[in-house]
Amino acid sequence: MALLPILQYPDPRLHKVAKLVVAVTDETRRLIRDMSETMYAAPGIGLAATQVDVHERIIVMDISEAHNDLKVFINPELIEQSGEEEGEEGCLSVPGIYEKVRRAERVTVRALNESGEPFTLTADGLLAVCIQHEMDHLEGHVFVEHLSHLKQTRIRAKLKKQRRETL
Ligand code: GNR
Ligand code: NI
Repeated sequence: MALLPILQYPDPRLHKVAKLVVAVTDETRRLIRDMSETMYAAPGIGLAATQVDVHERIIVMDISEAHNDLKVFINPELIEQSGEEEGEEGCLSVPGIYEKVRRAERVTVRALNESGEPFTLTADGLLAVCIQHEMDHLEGHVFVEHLSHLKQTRIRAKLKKQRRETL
């Protein structure tokens, strides 16, 4: 059981581009276990390895209320996307900030599971939003980068103030 520290925006390490996983090993599975525990404890519905300062293409996700539907994506690729939808997003690396972001409504992703086997999943709704949000993290992008520069500046100021007050 290990809870990993989550990088907080605007940490520059959140902008690193994650590398492909070359082999899914026991070490990969240990990281996935720690990432899942960290996500459930936070609590959050998704977590990208980038957020725990591991720059490999690994995502865990569980949008179920009962926390019994863990999805693992290794080396995910978006192979299809369609439609457009605006939904409210939050991020464990940007605590307390919720803003609307425009994304594809429906996505098909191909990835490897934790046994290293390929699978394909088509998603819409919250799962589709979360997949796109997490894949952004692997590219070094945080959801606030979809907002105007003015909003980004205000968010950074708000986070600074929040952190001053919790110290
Ligand atoms: O826990 C999370 N909730 C969430 C809500 C709406 C859109 C995206 C997300 S992902 C977020 C966890 C997180 O930061 N993942 O990177
Ligand atoms: Ni996030």
